[in-house]
Amino acid sequence: MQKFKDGFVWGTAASSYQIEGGAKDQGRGDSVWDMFCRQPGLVSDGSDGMTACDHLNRYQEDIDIMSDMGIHAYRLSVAWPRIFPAGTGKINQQGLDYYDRIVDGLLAKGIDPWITLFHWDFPTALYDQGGWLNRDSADWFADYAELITDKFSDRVKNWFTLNEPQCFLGLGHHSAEHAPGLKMTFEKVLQASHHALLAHGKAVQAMRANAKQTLNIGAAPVGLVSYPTSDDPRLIEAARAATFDIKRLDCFSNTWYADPMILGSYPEDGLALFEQFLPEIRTGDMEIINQPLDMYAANIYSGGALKLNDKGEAVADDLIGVGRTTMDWNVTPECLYWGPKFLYERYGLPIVVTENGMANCDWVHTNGQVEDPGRIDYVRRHLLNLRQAANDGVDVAGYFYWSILDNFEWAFGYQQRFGLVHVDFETQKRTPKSSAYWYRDVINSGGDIL
Ligand code: GCO
Repeated sequence: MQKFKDGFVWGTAASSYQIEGGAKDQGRGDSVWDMFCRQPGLVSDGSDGMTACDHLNRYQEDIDIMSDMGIHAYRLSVAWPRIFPAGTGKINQQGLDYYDRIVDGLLAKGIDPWITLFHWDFPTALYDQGGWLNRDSADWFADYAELITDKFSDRVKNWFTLNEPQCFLGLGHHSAEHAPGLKMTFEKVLQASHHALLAHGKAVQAMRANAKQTLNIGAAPVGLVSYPTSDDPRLIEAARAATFDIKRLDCFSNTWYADPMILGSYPEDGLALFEQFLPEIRTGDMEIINQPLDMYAANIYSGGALKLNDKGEAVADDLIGVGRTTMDWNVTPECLYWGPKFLYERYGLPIVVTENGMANCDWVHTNGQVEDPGRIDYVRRHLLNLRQAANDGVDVAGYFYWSILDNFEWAFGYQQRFGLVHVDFETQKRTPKSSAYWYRDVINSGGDIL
């Protein structure tokens, strides 16, 4: 089969803090990312999300661009402090109105909004009360999820709870590279992680209870992938094992998050390795975390390669000379074959690639165009692998390119451009890159022209 299946969702994605700007506008409260950016030296170019892509004011232009591209679905996130400026309690009606305009604007153009509830802009007011270390964070988040579902689930069917817990816990609370910029003990990191998992479970319960239609709900973790560089069965087995094992005292695994959510328990190897650091797990917690989900969303950009050495053992392949993006990430398209395949085998849920894309050194050329053949090739290779996975029996439901716009790339500020659309951050002028036109043609062909 050359095309993806009927109903395959062709999308693109962004998140609130990275594009909206207006951090103090329309009643929005402070988030930990505002707090983080105010501290000199933490964001490499000294920038912040105060203006970003000014999507708060320019959303209609951005929706029109997506419409011209024939995008089926747009994955956006809601900024929690835009809805609850203090995290809980008083609701900011202007925030709800803003997302109403976006949801309705998308639907008017035939684009399906897919909502992520939490893409890292945690309310500072709740951080001041302990943030994710406070067990009440699960209820704060569930209350927020309940309100958003109540307001938008009449029109929005597809939802994600937490985006990349590995990053907001690992980078945010362990290595201090992301907001809130903490270097907590591993024990505390695992406690915060447990509360985030509880937040996911309670949110799913609240969402289902308040939904105006049957919802599709998932989480959107990082998809960490090890893949084999040949089809030697020993290597495939080693890659599968490496994709799911826990070998280090950090947050970067699939299973510490996905196993509790989907299988109902923490993975045995993690429990053994983390034995001295385990969180307080109260009776009933695992049942709350383990809510039925409708899809496995995975953010996959790159993978780790394994090869067989002379003794027939699987070892890391350093991929000397392989292509790299400006993030310095290896270009390893096989990750979009093996990642979805392994995740589907283990968790049995339809796979949605909720993020895949690359940063590139794009600029507007003298002819007014932004030519990005490297990005076209990156996406093409990854989609060919994804299509092969689908042909080999993996239930692949959709693909969302990260990102529609060049935007605020967290600790890298505006120096990394992931967009299909170039943004001039001085003028806010949008210029669709050649990849945007190419992606439009791919969508039109159902993936046939890859
Ligand atoms: C995420 C990602 C995005 C990044 C992208 C490129 O968590 O979903 O961090 O927000 O911009 O992955 O790094």
